[in-house]
Amino acid sequence: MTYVEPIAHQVRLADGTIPSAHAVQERRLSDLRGLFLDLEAEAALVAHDPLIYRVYDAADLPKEDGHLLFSTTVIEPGRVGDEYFMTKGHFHARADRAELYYGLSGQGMLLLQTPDGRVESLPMVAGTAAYVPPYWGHRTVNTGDAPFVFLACYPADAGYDYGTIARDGFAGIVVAGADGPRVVPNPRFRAATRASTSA
Ligand code: S6P
Ligand code: ZN
Repeated sequence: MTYVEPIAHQVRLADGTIPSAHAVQERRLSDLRGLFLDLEAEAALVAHDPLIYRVYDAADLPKEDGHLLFSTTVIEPGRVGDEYFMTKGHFHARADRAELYYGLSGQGMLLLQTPDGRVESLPMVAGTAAYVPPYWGHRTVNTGDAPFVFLACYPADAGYDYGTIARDGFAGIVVAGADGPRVVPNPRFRAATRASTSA
């Protein structure tokens, strides 16, 4: 038996960064092209290609059953049209793998979706522990004026299925309303799938 060594990483609560992160992924608007509803607003903003979020992957652990991975996500404040900056969103490639999110700063929303298109939303602030059950796709949204930061912990063999949401979209989107953020149906949800099945 070879033992993986225990490790500890410091998460800077001031900004959500993990200075000792094994990898940092940066997602700009161009990486999320086509995911926001307002394509005109997206086209206008993409010229400047703003940073939408960064993911700090703490450790390079075996991507095997039994291990856990952990990371922080820092979503910048901002909007594309009425829609708040958000993550790409994914199902897990091993769809039965669950996940735990813990809010560290700012305010946001965790959007969840079943494969048949039922949406749930959970508001998140510092201190919120939110559970992503098996089979639910998930996306996070920054609904505040400051960066929204959370820690994620998930099975190391969960993997990513980005394709389903890239193709179908998310059934609900989060938009700014007169009384604050609102989750509304996405009129483009499964538009591509509908078009190809009705052709
Ligand atoms: C991984 C976990 C998070 C996200 C991160 C970015 O299972 O859910 O670490 O990867 O919040 O979101 P996305 O949708 O771009 O991977
Ligand atoms: Zn996940």
